[in-house]
This record gives sequence, C-alpha cells and structure tokens, in this order.
Amino acid sequence: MMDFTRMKTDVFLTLTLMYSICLVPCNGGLVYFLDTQVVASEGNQFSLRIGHTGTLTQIVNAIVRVDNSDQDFVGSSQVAAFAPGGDNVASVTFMVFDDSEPEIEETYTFTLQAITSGTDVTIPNMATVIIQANDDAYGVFSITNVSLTFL
Ligand SMILES: [Ca+2]
Ligand SMILES: [Ca+2]
Repeated sequence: MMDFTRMKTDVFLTLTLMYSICLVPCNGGLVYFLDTQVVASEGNQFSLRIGHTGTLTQIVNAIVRVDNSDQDFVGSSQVAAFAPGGDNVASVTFMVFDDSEPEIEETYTFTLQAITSGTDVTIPNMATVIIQANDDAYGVFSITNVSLTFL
C-alpha cells in the first residue's frame, strides 16, 4: 500500500528545495551530496558525504534531514561542517533505529540544506537510503507448504 502522507511530505520537501537551489551565481560556494544511494541495515550506522565547491573563507554548515515520523532512524537531522583550510568533503552519520518489528525493505529520501548565509545547495540535493528488510520480515509473509488440488 502506498504511504500518501509520506509522499505528500516528499513532494513538499522537493519543491521547497528546488526553490532553494542556486540558479544564479552564488557567493559562498555550493554544497551537494557525494553519496546519493546508500543501503543500510537496522541497528547499524551509515554515512552520507557532502561536498563543498569553492574556497572556504568561513565555516559553512549544511543540514541533512529525513522525515523520521516512522522512527526508523535515531534522530532526523545531522549537521555537516566545513572549516576554512579544511576538507571540501564532510560526512554525517546516522543510526538506523534497532527495533524488533519485522519490516520489509524501505526507501527514505534525505535532503540537504545550506544553513550558512551565502552558501547554497546544488544537485544532487537528495540522497536515497534503503533500509534492508529486517527482523524476519519475509518470514511473516512467506507461504510454506502450499499444496494445490486441481479438479
Ligand atoms: Ca525499523
Ligand atoms: Ca525492525
């Protein structure tokens, strides 16, 4: 079954971010996702790397967010920080919440937003994280010992 509430939120976030994408020359550089597709498993951490273009003359922060209303992650946002003289790549680490519920594979969209003035976001500004099926999800739905009788 489709989750229309989540779809609506995703469409809203997508539109919001499309408006915030830098379409004209930006002064403070651009941030974007270096990792756009990650596979994660329950109870484990995963990282998303963020790149920054241009010279860093000030500390630049970008926030990575996910709709965590289903509580599949520990927390819903992390901040990536870039410092002058430092690396143009920063990474954020999220933890997949370890519950005991059987869940089939789920796909989440993480979005990136610059929170330092003068810095903007460019594409790719979204990353897809797939949480693998866990807690014997397919065991719940699998059919064992099927026998068919044709008359
Ligand atoms: Ca879960
Ligand atoms: Ca689970």
